[in-house]
Amino acid sequence: MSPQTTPIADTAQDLELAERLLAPDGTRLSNPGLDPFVADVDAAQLRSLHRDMVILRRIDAEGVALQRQGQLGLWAPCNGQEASQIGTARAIDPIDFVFPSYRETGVIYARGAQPGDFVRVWRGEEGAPYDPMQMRVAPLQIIIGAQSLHAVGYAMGIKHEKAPEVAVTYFGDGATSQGDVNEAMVFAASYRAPVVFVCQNNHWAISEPVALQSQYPISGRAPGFGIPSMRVDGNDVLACMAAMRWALAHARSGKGPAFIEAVTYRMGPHTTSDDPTRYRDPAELESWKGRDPIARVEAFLRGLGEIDDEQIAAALADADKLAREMRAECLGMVTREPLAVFDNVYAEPHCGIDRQRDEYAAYLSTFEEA
Ligand SMILES: Cc1ncc(C[n+]2csc(CCOP(=O)(O)OP(=O)(O)O)c2C)c(N)n1
Ligand SMILES: [Mg+2]
Repeated sequence: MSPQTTPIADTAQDLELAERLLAPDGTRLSNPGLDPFVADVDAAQLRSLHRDMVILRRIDAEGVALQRQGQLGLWAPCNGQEASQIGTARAIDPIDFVFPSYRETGVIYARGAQPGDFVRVWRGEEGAPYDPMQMRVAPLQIIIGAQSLHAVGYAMGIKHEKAPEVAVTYFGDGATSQGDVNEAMVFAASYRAPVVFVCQNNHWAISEPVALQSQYPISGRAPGFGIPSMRVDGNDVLACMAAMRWALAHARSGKGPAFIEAVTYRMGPHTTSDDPTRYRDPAELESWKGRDPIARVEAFLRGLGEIDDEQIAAALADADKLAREMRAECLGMVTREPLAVFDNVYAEPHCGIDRQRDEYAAYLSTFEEA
């Protein structure tokens, strides 16, 4: 046998290597591997996926606007990633536990986040944006890739307790270069932990293009850890749902972890603190506009005669309503006094925290008017 010499670097980012059910123009493609996983998805369900994506895009736009108006410290936009988030998250069972990164606004929306939950943490009001146990979603993780280890640890617990749950973790393309994600995959495979890894390859890790750090498709790494994987078109909501159902069924059946690479694109900046025009070719952005995930499912539904202008207008109206509620919640939040940040760090009094509180109080007092 000759050594592998395929020029893989050239094909690593080739979208044609991804599984899909809907072409960018909304044509339904047959896919024997994925079709059985969405055989039950009827027009009503497709309309509801479309509606969720429309609402998510509106939540995202409101988050950016609130940040620009000084109401939030930061916002991490997810526009362009609606299908990869809604399609996968809508497949997750309520009993499962999700470990997201900071960009998964659509995932928390699909898990039942309330209007204020989208902004609380970005406004710096609380440590967690929602009740993690009630939503069965861990707090948004800022440390790149750390949540993958938390998910695997949780999944090992599920296995120990013989519970029917699955742990799901979301991370980005850049995170796959972190030790944490690789260590998580080793542990998951070794212990056959019921965990699904969802990598949203949005092509950028801040200003680093994915091509630089993945010379081979990211999904192709997982089998090297002993984890079956699928590379799916992340702008195809139906394919994302099918892929996720495959991965969840695999993990739930006791066969161990599964890995999904959803190939998508971050249409906006990394966060509201970033200017992508400094590092990104405008032609690249332009080319991805032709693969818009919402337009794709809308075109499919229109082709079936299963969505009309009135239904689209209703989805937009629902989105505006949620955005108004989100804004009202945000503006109504009562910011805690600064020293409250030291409360609830430990259950019992702690001399280290007491010292830090005193130091900070002394610092704050220097701003008091004489
Ligand atoms: C451990 C760690 N290193 C560096 C950072 C700074 N940082 C924040 S986001 C980011 C890029 C992450 O890219 P990716 O994993 O592709 O996720 P995306 O932001 O594209 O969703 C980096 C390096 C961090 N938050 N944590
Ligand atoms: Mg990325």
